[in-house]
Amino acid sequence: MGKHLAHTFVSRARQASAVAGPGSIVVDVVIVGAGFAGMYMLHRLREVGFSALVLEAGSGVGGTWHWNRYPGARCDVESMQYSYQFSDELQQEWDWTEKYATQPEILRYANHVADRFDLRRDIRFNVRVEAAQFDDDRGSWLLTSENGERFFATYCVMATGCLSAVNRARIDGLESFKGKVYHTGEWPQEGVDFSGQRVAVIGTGSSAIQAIPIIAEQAASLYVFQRTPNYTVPAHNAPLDARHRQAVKDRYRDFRDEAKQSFAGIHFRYNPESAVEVSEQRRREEFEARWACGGVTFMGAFSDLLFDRRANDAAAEFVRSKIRQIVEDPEVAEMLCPDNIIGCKRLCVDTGYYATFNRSNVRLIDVRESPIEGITAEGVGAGGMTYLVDAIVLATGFDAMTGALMRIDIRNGSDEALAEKWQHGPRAYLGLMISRFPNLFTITGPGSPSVLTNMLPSIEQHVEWIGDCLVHLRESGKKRIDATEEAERRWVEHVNEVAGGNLRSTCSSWYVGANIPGKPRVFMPYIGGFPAYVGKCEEIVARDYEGFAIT
Ligand code: N01
Repeated sequence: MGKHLAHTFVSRARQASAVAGPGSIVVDVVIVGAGFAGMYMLHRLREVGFSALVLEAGSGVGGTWHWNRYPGARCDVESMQYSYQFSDELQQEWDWTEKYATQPEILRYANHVADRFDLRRDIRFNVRVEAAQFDDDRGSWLLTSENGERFFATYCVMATGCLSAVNRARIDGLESFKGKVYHTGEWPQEGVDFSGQRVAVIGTGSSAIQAIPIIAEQAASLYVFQRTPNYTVPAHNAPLDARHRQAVKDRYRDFRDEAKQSFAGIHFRYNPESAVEVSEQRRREEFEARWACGGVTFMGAFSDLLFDRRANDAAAEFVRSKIRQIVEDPEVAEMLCPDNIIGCKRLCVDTGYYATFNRSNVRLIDVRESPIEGITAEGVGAGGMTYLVDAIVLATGFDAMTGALMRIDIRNGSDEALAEKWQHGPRAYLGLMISRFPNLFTITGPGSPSVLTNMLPSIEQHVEWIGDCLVHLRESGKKRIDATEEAERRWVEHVNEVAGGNLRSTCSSWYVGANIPGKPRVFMPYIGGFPAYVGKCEEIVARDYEGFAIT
Protein backbone atom coordinates (compact mmCIF):
# COMPACT_ATOMS: atom_id res chain seq x y z
CA MET A 1 0.00 0.00 0.00
CA GLY A 2 1.37 3.43 -0.90
CA LYS A 3 2.26 5.80 1.97
CA HIS A 4 -0.49 8.24 1.07
CA LEU A 5 -3.12 5.53 0.79
CA ALA A 6 -2.03 3.95 4.05
CA HIS A 7 -2.32 7.32 5.76
CA THR A 8 -5.76 7.92 4.26
CA PHE A 9 -6.92 4.54 5.47
CA VAL A 10 -5.60 5.00 9.01
CA SER A 11 -7.24 8.40 9.41
CA ARG A 12 -10.48 7.10 7.91
CA ALA A 13 -10.37 4.10 10.22
CA ARG A 14 -9.83 6.42 13.24
CA GLN A 15 -12.78 8.61 12.29
CA ALA A 16 -14.96 5.59 11.69
CA SER A 17 -14.04 3.77 14.90
CA ALA A 18 -15.07 6.85 16.85
CA VAL A 19 -18.53 6.29 15.38
CA ALA A 20 -18.47 2.48 15.51
CA GLY A 21 -17.67 2.32 19.21
CA PRO A 22 -15.03 0.45 21.20
CA GLY A 23 -14.33 -3.19 20.41
CA SER A 24 -15.45 -2.82 16.80
CA ILE A 25 -13.18 -3.28 13.82
CA VAL A 26 -13.37 -0.86 10.92
CA VAL A 27 -11.98 -1.48 7.45
CA ASP A 28 -12.71 -0.37 3.92
CA VAL A 29 -13.81 -3.83 2.84
CA VAL A 30 -14.88 -6.85 4.80
CA ILE A 31 -14.73 -10.17 2.95
CA VAL A 32 -16.64 -13.22 4.11
CA GLY A 33 -14.84 -16.48 3.36
CA ALA A 34 -11.19 -17.45 2.94
CA GLY A 35 -11.56 -19.85 0.04
CA PHE A 36 -9.96 -19.15 -3.32
CA ALA A 37 -12.33 -16.18 -3.85
CA GLY A 38 -11.77 -14.50 -0.48
CA MET A 39 -8.00 -15.01 -0.55
CA TYR A 40 -7.54 -13.42 -3.95
CA MET A 41 -10.00 -10.62 -3.10
CA LEU A 42 -7.87 -9.74 -0.09
CA HIS A 43 -4.67 -9.77 -2.12
CA ARG A 44 -6.17 -7.65 -4.88
CA LEU A 45 -7.61 -5.06 -2.50
CA ARG A 46 -4.27 -4.69 -0.77
CA GLU A 47 -2.61 -4.17 -4.15
CA VAL A 48 -4.93 -1.29 -4.96
CA GLY A 49 -4.66 0.29 -1.54
CA PHE A 50 -7.80 -0.67 0.36
CA SER A 51 -7.78 -2.01 3.90
CA ALA A 52 -9.55 -5.36 4.03
CA LEU A 53 -10.31 -8.07 6.52
CA VAL A 54 -11.46 -11.62 5.81
CA LEU A 55 -13.82 -13.41 8.20
CA GLU A 56 -13.66 -17.18 7.91
CA ALA A 57 -15.83 -19.71 9.73
CA GLY A 58 -13.24 -22.48 9.41
CA SER A 59 -9.91 -22.86 11.13
CA GLY A 60 -7.90 -22.53 7.93
CA VAL A 61 -7.92 -21.24 4.37
CA GLY A 62 -9.17 -23.18 1.34
CA GLY A 63 -12.98 -23.03 1.61
CA THR A 64 -14.39 -26.06 -0.20
CA TRP A 65 -11.03 -27.78 0.11
CA HIS A 66 -10.85 -27.12 3.82
CA TRP A 67 -14.21 -28.75 4.50
CA ASN A 68 -14.52 -31.52 1.88
CA ARG A 69 -11.91 -33.96 3.19
CA TYR A 70 -13.87 -37.13 2.50
CA PRO A 71 -11.93 -40.12 1.14
CA GLY A 72 -11.22 -39.78 -2.56
CA ALA A 73 -12.00 -36.03 -2.72
CA ARG A 74 -10.35 -34.63 -5.79
CA CYS A 75 -11.03 -31.90 -8.31
CA ASP A 76 -12.49 -32.86 -11.70
CA VAL A 77 -10.86 -29.93 -13.50
CA GLU A 78 -7.23 -30.64 -14.40
CA SER A 79 -4.78 -29.25 -11.87
CA MET A 80 -2.83 -27.18 -14.43
CA GLN A 81 -6.09 -25.30 -14.98
CA TYR A 82 -7.67 -25.37 -11.53
CA SER A 83 -5.19 -22.87 -10.13
CA TYR A 84 -4.68 -19.11 -9.98
CA GLN A 85 -3.22 -17.26 -12.94
CA PHE A 86 -3.00 -13.75 -11.45
CA SER A 87 0.66 -14.27 -10.53
CA ASP A 88 2.98 -15.74 -13.13
CA GLU A 89 5.62 -16.41 -10.43
CA LEU A 90 3.07 -18.46 -8.50
CA GLN A 91 1.97 -20.55 -11.46
CA GLN A 92 5.59 -21.12 -12.49
CA GLU A 93 6.85 -22.13 -9.06
CA TRP A 94 4.05 -24.51 -8.09
CA ASP A 95 4.35 -28.09 -9.38
CA TRP A 96 1.14 -30.13 -9.43
CA THR A 97 1.85 -33.84 -9.11
CA GLU A 98 -1.26 -35.37 -10.69
CA LYS A 99 -3.54 -34.70 -13.63
CA TYR A 100 -6.42 -34.22 -11.16
CA ALA A 101 -5.23 -32.93 -7.80
CA THR A 102 -6.36 -34.54 -4.57
CA GLN A 103 -8.02 -32.48 -1.84
CA PRO A 104 -4.85 -32.55 0.35
CA GLU A 105 -2.74 -31.25 -2.53
CA ILE A 106 -5.21 -28.43 -3.32
CA LEU A 107 -5.32 -27.52 0.36
CA ARG A 108 -1.49 -27.42 0.44
CA TYR A 109 -1.65 -25.08 -2.55
CA ALA A 110 -4.19 -22.80 -0.80
CA ASN A 111 -1.91 -22.67 2.26
CA HIS A 112 1.09 -21.95 0.06
CA VAL A 113 -0.78 -19.01 -1.51
CA ALA A 114 -1.77 -17.71 1.93
CA ASP A 115 1.88 -17.82 3.08
CA ARG A 116 3.40 -16.53 -0.12
CA PHE A 117 1.21 -13.42 -0.17
CA ASP A 118 1.20 -13.03 3.60
CA LEU A 119 -2.59 -13.24 3.70
CA ARG A 120 -3.13 -14.66 7.19
CA ARG A 121 -2.49 -11.41 9.05
CA ASP A 122 -5.76 -10.08 7.62
CA ILE A 123 -7.84 -13.23 8.04
CA ARG A 124 -9.81 -13.93 11.22
CA PHE A 125 -10.38 -17.68 11.49
CA ASN A 126 -13.19 -19.37 13.43
CA VAL A 127 -15.44 -16.36 12.91
CA ARG A 128 -18.83 -17.32 11.56
CA VAL A 129 -20.77 -14.30 10.31
CA GLU A 130 -24.34 -14.39 11.51
CA ALA A 131 -25.71 -11.06 10.30
CA ALA A 132 -24.88 -8.21 7.94
CA GLN A 133 -26.78 -4.93 8.11
CA PHE A 134 -26.36 -1.88 5.91
CA ASP A 135 -26.69 1.53 7.53
CA ASP A 136 -27.96 4.08 5.01
CA ASP A 137 -26.84 7.11 7.05
CA ARG A 138 -23.32 5.89 7.64
CA GLY A 139 -23.11 4.25 4.25
CA SER A 140 -21.48 1.17 5.73
CA TRP A 141 -22.06 -2.48 6.53
CA LEU A 142 -22.01 -3.89 10.04
CA LEU A 143 -21.24 -7.60 10.21
CA THR A 144 -21.82 -9.49 13.42
CA SER A 145 -20.33 -12.86 14.24
CA GLU A 146 -21.85 -15.73 16.19
CA ASN A 147 -19.67 -14.63 19.12
CA GLY A 148 -20.96 -11.07 18.99
CA GLU A 149 -17.87 -9.46 17.41
CA ARG A 150 -18.67 -6.45 15.22
CA PHE A 151 -17.00 -5.44 11.96
CA PHE A 152 -17.76 -2.20 10.11
CA ALA A 153 -16.86 -1.68 6.47
CA THR A 154 -17.88 0.60 3.63
CA TYR A 155 -18.05 -2.42 1.33
CA CYS A 156 -18.81 -6.05 1.93
CA VAL A 157 -17.80 -8.90 -0.38
CA MET A 158 -19.48 -12.25 0.08
CA ALA A 159 -16.95 -14.89 -0.98
CA THR A 160 -19.04 -17.58 0.65
CA GLY A 161 -18.88 -20.22 -2.10
CA CYS A 162 -21.49 -21.90 -4.26
CA LEU A 163 -21.36 -25.35 -2.66
CA SER A 164 -20.61 -24.61 0.97
CA ALA A 165 -23.91 -24.74 2.88
CA VAL A 166 -24.35 -28.46 3.51
CA ASN A 167 -27.69 -30.19 3.07
CA ARG A 168 -27.92 -32.78 5.81
CA ALA A 169 -31.20 -34.17 4.41
CA ARG A 170 -34.07 -34.52 6.82
CA ILE A 171 -34.33 -38.23 7.52
CA ASP A 172 -36.46 -39.34 10.45
CA GLY A 173 -34.54 -40.70 13.40
CA LEU A 174 -31.08 -39.57 12.29
CA GLU A 175 -30.38 -38.13 15.74
CA SER A 176 -31.21 -41.48 17.36
CA PHE A 177 -28.46 -43.35 15.49
CA LYS A 178 -25.90 -44.57 17.99
CA GLY A 179 -22.95 -44.75 15.58
CA LYS A 180 -21.13 -41.90 13.87
CA VAL A 181 -22.76 -39.70 11.22
CA TYR A 182 -20.57 -37.82 8.76
CA HIS A 183 -21.40 -35.34 5.99
CA THR A 184 -18.94 -35.30 3.07
CA GLY A 185 -18.91 -31.50 3.15
CA GLU A 186 -17.99 -31.32 6.85
CA TRP A 187 -15.51 -34.15 7.09
CA PRO A 188 -13.44 -34.41 10.31
CA GLN A 189 -9.96 -32.90 9.92
CA GLU A 190 -8.34 -35.96 11.48
CA GLY A 191 -9.89 -38.26 8.86
CA VAL A 192 -11.96 -41.40 9.39
CA ASP A 193 -10.83 -45.01 9.21
CA PHE A 194 -13.72 -47.33 8.30
CA SER A 195 -11.68 -50.53 8.62
CA GLY A 196 -13.82 -53.40 9.81
CA GLN A 197 -16.98 -51.26 9.98
CA ARG A 198 -20.42 -51.61 8.43
CA VAL A 199 -21.06 -48.37 6.60
CA ALA A 200 -24.06 -46.74 4.89
CA VAL A 201 -23.56 -44.07 2.24
CA ILE A 202 -26.67 -42.04 1.45
CA GLY A 203 -26.57 -40.29 -1.92
CA THR A 204 -24.87 -40.97 -5.24
CA GLY A 205 -23.72 -37.53 -6.43
CA SER A 206 -20.15 -36.46 -7.23
CA SER A 207 -19.01 -36.65 -3.59
CA ALA A 208 -20.41 -40.15 -3.02
CA ILE A 209 -19.09 -41.39 -6.34
CA GLN A 210 -15.57 -40.39 -5.32
CA ALA A 211 -15.85 -41.66 -1.75
CA ILE A 212 -17.59 -45.03 -2.35
CA PRO A 213 -14.68 -46.88 -4.03
CA ILE A 214 -12.32 -45.92 -1.19
CA ILE A 215 -14.77 -46.64 1.63
CA ALA A 216 -15.53 -50.00 -0.01
CA GLU A 217 -11.85 -50.94 0.23
CA GLN A 218 -11.77 -50.18 3.96
CA ALA A 219 -15.17 -51.22 5.24
CA ALA A 220 -16.29 -54.71 6.19
CA SER A 221 -19.55 -54.00 4.39
CA LEU A 222 -20.94 -51.03 2.54
CA TYR A 223 -24.57 -50.23 1.76
CA VAL A 224 -25.10 -47.57 -0.89
CA PHE A 225 -28.53 -45.93 -0.77
CA GLN A 226 -29.28 -44.62 -4.24
CA ARG A 227 -32.31 -42.44 -4.98
CA THR A 228 -31.27 -41.34 -8.46
CA PRO A 229 -28.54 -43.07 -10.44
CA ASN A 230 -25.97 -40.68 -11.87
CA TYR A 231 -23.84 -40.64 -14.97
CA THR A 232 -20.15 -40.78 -14.27
CA VAL A 233 -17.18 -41.02 -16.62
CA PRO A 234 -13.74 -42.30 -15.69
CA ALA A 235 -11.12 -39.77 -14.63
CA HIS A 236 -8.14 -41.81 -15.87
CA ASN A 237 -6.11 -39.88 -13.38
CA ALA A 238 -2.32 -40.25 -13.57
CA PRO A 239 0.84 -38.62 -12.27
CA LEU A 240 1.51 -35.44 -14.21
CA ASP A 241 4.16 -35.97 -16.81
CA ALA A 242 7.00 -33.49 -16.10
CA ARG A 243 7.45 -32.68 -19.79
CA HIS A 244 3.75 -31.94 -20.23
CA ARG A 245 3.78 -29.75 -17.12
CA GLN A 246 6.75 -27.79 -18.43
CA ALA A 247 5.24 -27.48 -21.90
CA VAL A 248 2.12 -25.87 -20.38
CA LYS A 249 4.24 -23.58 -18.18
CA ASP A 250 6.30 -22.47 -21.16
CA ARG A 251 3.19 -20.99 -22.72
CA TYR A 252 1.00 -20.57 -19.66
CA ARG A 253 -0.26 -17.10 -20.61
CA ASP A 254 -1.44 -18.25 -24.05
CA PHE A 255 -2.78 -21.48 -22.61
CA ARG A 256 -4.89 -19.57 -20.07
CA ASP A 257 -6.08 -17.09 -22.70
CA GLU A 258 -7.17 -19.92 -24.98
CA ALA A 259 -9.06 -21.54 -22.07
CA LYS A 260 -10.91 -18.28 -21.45
CA GLN A 261 -12.23 -18.36 -25.00
CA SER A 262 -14.00 -21.64 -24.34
CA PHE A 263 -17.55 -21.89 -23.07
CA ALA A 264 -16.59 -23.27 -19.66
CA GLY A 265 -13.25 -21.49 -19.32
CA ILE A 266 -11.52 -24.87 -19.65
CA HIS A 267 -8.88 -25.74 -22.21
CA PHE A 268 -10.08 -28.83 -24.05
CA ARG A 269 -10.85 -30.21 -27.46
CA TYR A 270 -14.39 -29.23 -28.33
CA ASN A 271 -15.96 -30.98 -31.31
CA PRO A 272 -18.21 -28.70 -33.39
CA GLU A 273 -19.92 -31.66 -35.12
CA SER A 274 -23.55 -32.50 -34.41
CA ALA A 275 -24.13 -35.95 -32.91
CA VAL A 276 -27.33 -36.40 -34.89
CA GLU A 277 -25.74 -35.55 -38.22
CA VAL A 278 -22.82 -37.98 -38.12
CA SER A 279 -22.96 -41.74 -38.72
CA GLU A 280 -23.51 -44.26 -35.93
CA GLN A 281 -19.91 -45.40 -36.32
CA ARG A 282 -18.50 -41.87 -36.11
CA ARG A 283 -20.59 -41.20 -32.98
CA ARG A 284 -19.34 -44.33 -31.30
CA GLU A 285 -15.71 -43.52 -32.21
CA GLU A 286 -15.94 -40.06 -30.69
CA PHE A 287 -17.65 -41.27 -27.51
CA GLU A 288 -15.05 -44.06 -27.16
CA ALA A 289 -12.23 -41.53 -27.60
CA ARG A 290 -13.75 -39.26 -24.94
CA TRP A 291 -14.30 -42.18 -22.56
CA ALA A 292 -10.66 -43.25 -23.04
CA CYS A 293 -9.47 -39.69 -22.39
CA GLY A 294 -11.78 -39.31 -19.37
CA GLY A 295 -13.19 -36.36 -17.45
CA VAL A 296 -15.99 -33.85 -17.87
CA THR A 297 -14.87 -32.97 -21.38
CA PHE A 298 -16.94 -36.01 -22.39
CA MET A 299 -19.76 -33.49 -22.83
CA GLY A 300 -17.68 -31.73 -25.52
CA ALA A 301 -17.88 -34.82 -27.74
CA PHE A 302 -20.51 -33.14 -29.92
CA SER A 303 -21.85 -29.62 -30.03
CA ASP A 304 -25.51 -30.52 -29.52
CA LEU A 305 -25.40 -32.88 -26.53
CA LEU A 306 -27.05 -30.31 -24.29
CA PHE A 307 -29.36 -28.85 -26.91
CA ASP A 308 -30.86 -31.77 -28.81
CA ARG A 309 -32.57 -34.59 -26.95
CA ARG A 310 -31.65 -37.13 -29.67
CA ALA A 311 -27.97 -36.24 -29.38
CA ASN A 312 -28.21 -36.43 -25.62
CA ASP A 313 -29.95 -39.84 -25.78
CA ALA A 314 -27.06 -41.18 -27.87
CA ALA A 315 -24.49 -40.07 -25.29
CA ALA A 316 -26.61 -41.42 -22.44
CA GLU A 317 -27.02 -44.79 -24.15
CA PHE A 318 -23.27 -44.97 -24.70
CA VAL A 319 -22.63 -44.53 -20.96
CA ARG A 320 -25.32 -47.09 -20.10
CA SER A 321 -23.59 -49.56 -22.44
CA LYS A 322 -20.37 -49.00 -20.47
CA ILE A 323 -22.14 -49.59 -17.15
CA ARG A 324 -23.55 -52.88 -18.48
CA GLN A 325 -20.06 -53.92 -19.60
CA ILE A 326 -18.41 -53.09 -16.25
CA VAL A 327 -21.01 -54.28 -13.74
CA GLU A 328 -21.18 -58.08 -13.62
CA ASP A 329 -24.64 -58.51 -12.07
CA PRO A 330 -27.17 -57.44 -14.75
CA GLU A 331 -29.76 -56.47 -12.13
CA VAL A 332 -27.30 -54.20 -10.33
CA ALA A 333 -26.15 -52.78 -13.67
CA GLU A 334 -29.75 -51.82 -14.53
CA MET A 335 -30.18 -50.18 -11.13
CA LEU A 336 -27.08 -48.10 -11.82
CA CYS A 337 -28.23 -47.02 -15.29
CA PRO A 338 -29.63 -43.49 -15.24
CA ASP A 339 -32.58 -42.77 -17.49
CA ASN A 340 -32.49 -38.98 -17.41
CA ILE A 341 -30.62 -36.41 -19.48
CA ILE A 342 -26.86 -36.81 -19.34
CA GLY A 343 -25.16 -33.62 -18.13
CA CYS A 344 -28.44 -32.23 -16.80
CA LYS A 345 -27.28 -32.94 -13.31
CA ARG A 346 -23.59 -32.22 -13.06
CA LEU A 347 -21.67 -35.05 -14.78
CA CYS A 348 -19.58 -37.01 -12.25
CA VAL A 349 -16.00 -38.17 -12.72
CA ASP A 350 -14.82 -41.29 -10.96
CA THR A 351 -12.07 -43.79 -10.36
CA GLY A 352 -13.48 -47.30 -10.31
CA TYR A 353 -17.04 -46.37 -9.25
CA TYR A 354 -19.09 -48.85 -11.27
CA ALA A 355 -16.57 -51.67 -10.74
CA THR A 356 -16.97 -51.18 -6.97
CA PHE A 357 -20.39 -52.82 -7.27
CA ASN A 358 -18.67 -56.07 -8.31
CA ARG A 359 -17.19 -56.36 -4.82
CA SER A 360 -18.81 -58.88 -2.50
CA ASN A 361 -18.86 -56.43 0.44
CA VAL A 362 -20.85 -53.75 -1.44
CA ARG A 363 -24.60 -53.67 -1.82
CA LEU A 364 -26.67 -51.17 -3.79
CA ILE A 365 -30.09 -50.32 -2.36
CA ASP A 366 -32.53 -48.55 -4.64
CA VAL A 367 -34.55 -46.06 -2.62
CA ARG A 368 -36.28 -44.40 -5.55
CA GLU A 369 -39.47 -46.47 -5.32
CA SER A 370 -39.39 -47.00 -1.58
CA PRO A 371 -37.58 -44.08 0.07
CA ILE A 372 -35.52 -44.41 3.22
CA GLU A 373 -38.13 -44.96 5.93
CA GLY A 374 -36.05 -43.73 8.77
CA ILE A 375 -32.96 -44.25 10.83
CA THR A 376 -32.93 -46.13 14.08
CA ALA A 377 -30.24 -46.50 16.74
CA GLU A 378 -28.88 -49.47 14.79
CA GLY A 379 -29.13 -48.54 11.16
CA VAL A 380 -31.03 -47.42 8.09
CA GLY A 381 -34.56 -48.60 7.31
CA ALA A 382 -35.65 -48.97 3.70
CA GLY A 383 -37.99 -51.28 1.79
CA GLY A 384 -39.13 -52.93 5.01
CA MET A 385 -35.57 -53.91 6.02
CA THR A 386 -33.17 -52.42 8.52
CA TYR A 387 -29.57 -52.31 7.37
CA LEU A 388 -27.43 -52.54 10.48
CA VAL A 389 -24.44 -50.20 10.32
CA ASP A 390 -21.73 -48.64 12.50
CA ALA A 391 -21.44 -45.40 10.55
CA ILE A 392 -23.54 -43.31 8.17
CA VAL A 393 -22.08 -41.07 5.50
CA LEU A 394 -24.43 -38.37 4.28
CA ALA A 395 -23.32 -37.55 0.75
CA THR A 396 -26.46 -35.49 0.37
CA GLY A 397 -24.99 -32.35 -1.16
CA PHE A 398 -25.51 -28.66 -0.60
CA ASP A 399 -28.03 -25.87 -0.56
CA ALA A 400 -26.22 -24.61 -3.63
CA MET A 401 -25.49 -21.04 -4.73
CA THR A 402 -27.87 -19.27 -2.36
CA GLY A 403 -27.58 -21.38 0.82
CA ALA A 404 -24.44 -19.78 2.22
CA LEU A 405 -25.83 -16.27 1.66
CA MET A 406 -29.28 -17.06 3.03
CA ARG A 407 -27.83 -18.53 6.21
CA ILE A 408 -26.55 -15.02 7.04
CA ASP A 409 -29.22 -12.52 8.05
CA ILE A 410 -28.39 -9.94 5.36
CA ARG A 411 -30.46 -6.73 5.59
CA ASN A 412 -30.37 -3.47 3.71
CA GLY A 413 -30.81 0.06 5.10
CA SER A 414 -34.61 -0.33 5.07
CA ASP A 415 -34.26 -3.53 7.10
CA GLU A 416 -35.40 -5.61 4.15
CA ALA A 417 -33.91 -9.11 4.41
CA LEU A 418 -32.21 -10.77 1.45
CA ALA A 419 -34.24 -13.87 2.32
CA GLU A 420 -37.40 -11.81 1.74
CA LYS A 421 -36.16 -10.38 -1.54
CA TRP A 422 -35.16 -13.86 -2.75
CA GLN A 423 -38.22 -15.72 -1.49
CA HIS A 424 -39.23 -16.56 -5.09
CA GLY A 425 -35.66 -17.22 -6.21
CA PRO A 426 -32.39 -15.31 -6.40
CA ARG A 427 -32.28 -12.03 -8.35
CA ALA A 428 -28.96 -10.33 -8.94
CA TYR A 429 -27.28 -8.17 -11.54
CA LEU A 430 -24.49 -10.17 -13.24
CA GLY A 431 -24.30 -12.34 -10.11
CA LEU A 432 -22.17 -9.50 -8.73
CA MET A 433 -24.62 -7.17 -6.97
CA ILE A 434 -28.19 -7.30 -5.68
CA SER A 435 -30.38 -4.25 -6.17
CA ARG A 436 -31.44 -2.42 -2.97
CA PHE A 437 -28.39 -3.93 -1.22
CA PRO A 438 -25.75 -1.25 -1.89
CA ASN A 439 -22.01 -1.80 -1.50
CA LEU A 440 -22.54 -5.55 -1.25
CA PHE A 441 -20.78 -7.75 -3.80
CA THR A 442 -21.05 -11.48 -4.35
CA ILE A 443 -18.31 -13.55 -5.95
CA THR A 444 -19.67 -16.15 -8.37
CA GLY A 445 -23.19 -15.36 -7.18
CA PRO A 446 -26.42 -16.59 -8.80
CA GLY A 447 -26.72 -15.20 -12.32
CA SER A 448 -23.00 -15.62 -13.05
CA PRO A 449 -21.45 -18.59 -14.91
CA SER A 450 -19.76 -19.86 -11.70
CA VAL A 451 -20.47 -23.58 -11.26
CA LEU A 452 -20.84 -24.15 -15.00
CA THR A 453 -17.24 -23.07 -15.53
CA ASN A 454 -13.78 -23.63 -14.18
CA MET A 455 -14.24 -21.84 -10.86
CA LEU A 456 -10.75 -20.38 -10.62
CA PRO A 457 -10.83 -18.11 -13.70
CA SER A 458 -14.44 -17.20 -12.87
CA ILE A 459 -13.39 -16.18 -9.37
CA GLU A 460 -10.44 -14.18 -10.67
CA GLN A 461 -12.63 -12.34 -13.16
CA HIS A 462 -15.10 -11.34 -10.41
CA VAL A 463 -12.38 -10.33 -7.98
CA GLU A 464 -10.70 -8.13 -10.59
CA TRP A 465 -14.01 -6.60 -11.62
CA ILE A 466 -14.85 -5.73 -8.01
CA GLY A 467 -11.32 -4.38 -7.34
CA ASP A 468 -11.50 -2.15 -10.43
CA CYS A 469 -14.99 -1.00 -9.47
CA LEU A 470 -13.84 0.10 -6.00
CA VAL A 471 -10.89 1.96 -7.51
CA HIS A 472 -13.31 3.67 -9.91
CA LEU A 473 -15.50 4.73 -6.99
CA ARG A 474 -12.53 6.08 -5.06
CA GLU A 475 -11.19 7.96 -8.06
CA SER A 476 -14.55 9.57 -8.73
CA GLY A 477 -14.99 10.50 -5.07
CA LYS A 478 -18.04 8.22 -4.69
CA LYS A 479 -18.80 5.82 -1.88
CA ARG A 480 -21.98 4.05 -2.79
CA ILE A 481 -22.90 1.70 -5.61
CA ASP A 482 -26.14 -0.14 -6.16
CA ALA A 483 -27.49 -2.22 -9.05
CA THR A 484 -30.63 -0.65 -10.48
CA GLU A 485 -33.84 -2.67 -10.32
CA GLU A 486 -34.27 -2.29 -14.07
CA ALA A 487 -30.79 -3.61 -14.92
CA GLU A 488 -31.28 -6.50 -12.51
CA ARG A 489 -34.69 -7.32 -14.00
CA ARG A 490 -33.25 -7.37 -17.51
CA TRP A 491 -30.29 -9.52 -16.48
CA VAL A 492 -32.50 -12.06 -14.68
CA GLU A 493 -34.72 -12.23 -17.76
CA HIS A 494 -31.68 -12.84 -19.93
CA VAL A 495 -30.36 -15.55 -17.58
CA ASN A 496 -33.73 -17.31 -17.72
CA GLU A 497 -34.05 -16.95 -21.46
CA VAL A 498 -30.63 -18.50 -22.11
CA ALA A 499 -31.35 -21.31 -19.64
CA GLY A 500 -34.61 -22.08 -21.43
CA GLY A 501 -32.76 -23.20 -24.56
CA ASN A 502 -30.57 -25.69 -22.71
CA LEU A 503 -31.49 -29.22 -21.64
CA ARG A 504 -29.72 -28.55 -18.33
CA SER A 505 -32.60 -26.46 -17.06
CA THR A 506 -35.11 -29.27 -17.54
CA CYS A 507 -34.36 -31.72 -14.73
CA SER A 508 -34.46 -31.75 -10.95
CA SER A 509 -30.93 -30.81 -9.97
CA TRP A 510 -29.26 -28.52 -7.47
CA TYR A 511 -28.79 -26.07 -10.38
CA VAL A 512 -32.52 -25.37 -10.08
CA GLY A 513 -32.70 -25.78 -6.29
CA ALA A 514 -34.73 -29.00 -6.62
CA ASN A 515 -32.65 -30.83 -3.98
CA ILE A 516 -33.86 -28.57 -1.17
CA PRO A 517 -37.51 -28.99 -0.15
CA GLY A 518 -39.40 -25.72 -0.60
CA LYS A 519 -36.61 -23.93 -2.48
CA PRO A 520 -37.99 -21.98 -5.45
CA ARG A 521 -37.24 -23.63 -8.76
CA VAL A 522 -35.01 -21.26 -10.71
CA PHE A 523 -32.03 -22.12 -12.91
CA MET A 524 -29.43 -20.21 -10.88
CA PRO A 525 -26.15 -20.04 -12.82
CA TYR A 526 -25.72 -18.12 -16.09
CA ILE A 527 -25.48 -20.61 -18.93
CA GLY A 528 -24.48 -18.22 -21.72
CA GLY A 529 -20.81 -19.19 -21.37
CA PHE A 530 -17.72 -17.61 -19.88
CA PRO A 531 -16.61 -15.48 -22.90
CA ALA A 532 -20.09 -13.98 -23.43
CA TYR A 533 -20.37 -13.17 -19.75
CA VAL A 534 -16.93 -11.55 -19.52
CA GLY A 535 -17.72 -9.53 -22.64
CA LYS A 536 -20.93 -8.31 -21.01
CA CYS A 537 -19.14 -7.27 -17.79
CA GLU A 538 -16.52 -5.36 -19.80
CA GLU A 539 -19.15 -3.66 -21.95
CA ILE A 540 -21.00 -2.48 -18.84
CA VAL A 541 -17.83 -0.93 -17.42
CA ALA A 542 -17.03 0.72 -20.76
CA ARG A 543 -20.51 2.27 -20.65
CA ASP A 544 -19.62 3.88 -17.34
CA TYR A 545 -21.03 1.10 -15.17
CA GLU A 546 -24.31 0.84 -17.00
CA GLY A 547 -27.08 -0.47 -14.76
CA PHE A 548 -25.39 0.67 -11.55
CA ALA A 549 -26.32 3.76 -9.57
CA ILE A 550 -23.14 5.36 -8.23
CA THR A 551 -23.62 8.14 -5.74
O1 N01 B 1 -24.16 -33.55 -3.91
P1 N01 B 1 -25.32 -33.87 -4.97
P2 N01 B 1 -22.58 -33.83 -4.03
N1 N01 B 1 -32.51 -39.71 0.56
O2 N01 B 1 -26.42 -32.88 -4.65
C1 N01 B 1 -29.00 -37.77 -2.58
C2 N01 B 1 -19.45 -30.53 -6.73
N2 N01 B 1 -18.48 -31.58 -6.46
O3 N01 B 1 -21.96 -33.36 -2.76
O4 N01 B 1 -30.37 -37.05 -6.89
C3 N01 B 1 -31.74 -40.30 -0.37
O5 N01 B 1 -24.82 -33.93 -6.34
C4 N01 B 1 -29.33 -37.17 -3.92
O6 N01 B 1 -30.34 -37.92 -4.55
P3 N01 B 1 -31.27 -37.22 -5.69
C5 N01 B 1 -20.16 -30.84 -8.05
O7 N01 B 1 -20.49 -29.65 -8.69
C6 N01 B 1 -17.45 -31.68 -7.29
O8 N01 B 1 -22.33 -35.20 -4.43
O9 N01 B 1 -31.70 -35.89 -5.13
N3 N01 B 1 -30.85 -39.65 -1.12
C7 N01 B 1 -27.95 -37.27 -4.60
O10 N01 B 1 -27.71 -38.55 -5.08
C8 N01 B 1 -21.38 -31.57 -7.54
O11 N01 B 1 -22.44 -31.62 -8.45
C9 N01 B 1 -16.52 -32.67 -7.12
O12 N01 B 1 -32.36 -38.15 -5.90
C10 N01 B 1 -30.73 -38.33 -0.94
C11 N01 B 1 -27.00 -36.98 -3.44
O13 N01 B 1 -27.73 -37.21 -2.25
C12 N01 B 1 -21.70 -30.80 -6.29
O14 N01 B 1 -20.43 -30.52 -5.72
C13 N01 B 1 -16.67 -33.58 -6.09
C14 N01 B 1 -31.49 -37.63 0.02
C15 N01 B 1 -26.51 -35.56 -3.43
O15 N01 B 1 -25.76 -35.33 -4.57
C16 N01 B 1 -22.55 -31.53 -5.28
O16 N01 B 1 -22.12 -32.89 -5.19
C17 N01 B 1 -17.75 -33.44 -5.24
C18 N01 B 1 -32.42 -38.38 0.79
N4 N01 B 1 -33.20 -37.81 1.70
C19 N01 B 1 -18.65 -32.45 -5.42
N5 N01 B 1 -31.13 -36.33 -0.03
C20 N01 B 1 -15.40 -32.77 -8.06
O17 N01 B 1 -14.78 -31.80 -8.45
C21 N01 B 1 -30.20 -36.22 -0.97
N6 N01 B 1 -29.96 -37.43 -1.52
C22 N01 B 1 -15.06 -34.07 -8.56
